[in-house]
Amino acid sequence: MNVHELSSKHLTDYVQDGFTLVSGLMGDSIATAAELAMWSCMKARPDDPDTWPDSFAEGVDHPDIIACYTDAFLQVAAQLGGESSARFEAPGGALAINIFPTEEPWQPPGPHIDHAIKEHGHRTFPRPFRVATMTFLDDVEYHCGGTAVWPGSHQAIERLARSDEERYGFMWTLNQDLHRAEVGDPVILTPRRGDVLFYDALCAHGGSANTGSRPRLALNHKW
Ligand SMILES: O=C(O)CCC(=O)C(=O)O
Ligand SMILES: [Fe+2]
Repeated sequence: MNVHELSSKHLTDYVQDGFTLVSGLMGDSIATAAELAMWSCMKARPDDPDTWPDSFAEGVDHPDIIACYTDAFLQVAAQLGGESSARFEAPGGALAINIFPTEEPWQPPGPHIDHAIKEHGHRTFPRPFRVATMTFLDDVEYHCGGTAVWPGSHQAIERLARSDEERYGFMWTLNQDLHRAEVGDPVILTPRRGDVLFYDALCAHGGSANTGSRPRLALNHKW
């Protein structure tokens, strides 16, 4: 099996920005089948908004959803997660994070880092996970639920964490003080169906409102 060749642009973007959006890790038929499976997991029909839930953020393990984690995907996850030429294992399930349309005007979201729930007690160092991924199951137009990501925030947040390792020993204490990290302005992604956002454990990001007419359907998984 050949290792999926990630372009050097993706690698440098990931190092400099703390995230990169990668296309072509799964065929369109795989992403389309996963989208259909997502609708079936939600017990809702795409053409009938009356059947849509208000929110849907839960684990899903439909085989057509797991099929998104192709060899190419797993190899890129390993490369960006710092284990080049290894291959991460396919997950048994993934977290669906679907964002339903709102009629409210679009507002920029605030930043957070993951694994920052106090009760979960994740430590900041060593990093609580090697790489996180968001897999988008349909095209996302501007302001229609594309994830907000703060370029370079992983470095600013690491500097903050290193400035007081005792105070910021836990992800939740660090997350509370992100305003002190001066992370600047976010980029609002407009991914296409099947695109995968890879992001670093200290990359500031946020879910953003969907002012479109269709739900934003996506999967989150971390290694
Ligand atoms: O839905 C998104 O675009 C991001 C969600 C997120 O960051 C989270 O649930 O931790
Ligand atoms: Fe998050």
